[in-house]
Amino acid sequence: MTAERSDAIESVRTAFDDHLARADETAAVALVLDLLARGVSAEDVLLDLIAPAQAAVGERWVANEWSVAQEHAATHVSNRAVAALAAVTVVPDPPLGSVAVACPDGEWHTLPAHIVAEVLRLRGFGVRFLGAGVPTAHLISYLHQNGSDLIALSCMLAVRLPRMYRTIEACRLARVPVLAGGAGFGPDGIWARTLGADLYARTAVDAADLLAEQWPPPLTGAPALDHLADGEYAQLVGRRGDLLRHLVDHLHRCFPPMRRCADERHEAAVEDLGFLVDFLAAGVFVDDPRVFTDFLVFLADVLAPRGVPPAGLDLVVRALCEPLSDLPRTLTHLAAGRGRLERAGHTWTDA
Ligand code: B12
Repeated sequence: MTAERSDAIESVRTAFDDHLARADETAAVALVLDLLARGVSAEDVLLDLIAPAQAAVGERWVANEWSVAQEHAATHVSNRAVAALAAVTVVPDPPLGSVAVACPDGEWHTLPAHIVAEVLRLRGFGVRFLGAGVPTAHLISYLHQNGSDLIALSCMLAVRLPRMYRTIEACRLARVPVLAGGAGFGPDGIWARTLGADLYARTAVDAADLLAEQWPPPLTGAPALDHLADGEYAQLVGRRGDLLRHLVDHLHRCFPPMRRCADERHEAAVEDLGFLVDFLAAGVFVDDPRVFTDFLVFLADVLAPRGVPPAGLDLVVRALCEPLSDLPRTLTHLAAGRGRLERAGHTWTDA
C-alpha cells in the first residue's frame, strides 16, 4: 500500500469507529465506498480498516465498555461494510478454482472468515462462504454436493481445536485439502500442523498469496497426536460434569464473590468455568499448555473490569489439581497456568 493510501485509511479510522459505535451502517458503507472511489484497494480497506476496527470492537467488550448487544450491532455493521465492497468490485471470470470458507461448530467469530472469503474472491477464486457454526457432517455433504477444490477453515477459539480435528479428518477422508487460519490455531499456526491441516496462512492476504503459489493445493497434512495415547484428553472430557460441580461447590465455599453472584452473573460464572475446563482439555489435546495459559490471561482481563478479582482464577486452578492428580500431563498444564497467573500478579491467598 502506498503512503498516500495508508494516510487515506488512517484519516477515516476514527469516523469508521464512530459509525460502528453508533451502529450506523449507512454511514459505514458510504465511508468504505468513498475510499474505493479515492483509489484505495478493496483488499486494503478490508485488512487495514475493517479488521483492526473489529478487533477494537472486541476489546471494548472485554473492557466492559460495551455490552454484547453493542458488540453484535457493531459487528453487523462491519459485515455490511464487507458485503458492500463485495457488491461493487469486479472479479475475473471464469474463477481460478473453487474454495469453500467455513467456521466450524461453536465458532461465532465470523468476520475474520468473511474477510478471508472476500479477499480470495477478489483474487479470482470462486468462493462459497458458509458462515458460523457449520456441523462437520453437513460440511462434508456440502463439499461433495458442490465439488470445492479446497476448504478454508477458520478457528479463532483454541477451545475448538478437538472439534476442528474431527472436521479436518473428515475433509481428508473426503479428499478435500484444508487451508487453516485464525488465531485459534496458535502462534504461527502451530496447532494447524498438529491437527494435520494441509496448509496454514496467518492473514487473508497470506492465504491468497500461498494459494497463488500452490494451486492445486496439496493433500499432504498429517496429524501429530501420538500423545493422545495416554488417554488424558478422554478422561478430561468424561469427567467434565464432575469437575464443574466440584469447582462450583469449591467457589461457593471459598470465594465470596461467587456467593454474592446474582442469578445472571452466576450463570455467566458457571459458563466461564466450563470454558476453563474445556480450554484445559483442548491444551491437553494438542499437548501445549499455552492454550490454557492464554485463556487464563484473557479471562483475567474480562473479570477485572467486571469487579471479580482475577486471583479467583488461581483458586480455580488449584482446586482442579486434586481431582486430576492421576493425570500427570494435565497437571503440567495446571502448573503452567498457576505460573502464568503468578507472573500477572493474580495469586490467591487464603484468608
Ligand atoms: C470481536 C471478538 C469477539 C466477538 C465476535 C463477533 C463476531 N461475530 O465475529 C464476540 C464478543 C461475540 C466474541 C466472543 C467470544 N470470544 Co472473542 N474475540 C473478538 C476479537 C476481539 C476480535 C476478532 C476479530 O473479528 N478480529 C478482526 C479480524 C478480522 O482480525 P484478524 O484476526 O487479524 O483476521 C485475520 C486472521 O484471523 C486470519 N484468519 C481468520 N480466519 C481464517 C481462516 C483462514 C482459512 C485463513 C487462511 C486466515 C484466517 O485472516 C483474517 C484476515 O486477515 C478477538 C481478539 C482479536 N484481537 O482478534 C477475540 C478472541 C478471538 N475471542 C476470544 C474469546 C475467548 C471469546 C469468548 C470465548 C469469550 C467468552 N467467554 O464469551 C467468546 C466465544 C464466542 C464463540 N463461541 O465463538 C479469544 C480467543 C482466545 C483463544 N486463545 O482461543 C480472543 C483471541 C480474545 C483474547 N485476547 O483472548 N469475541
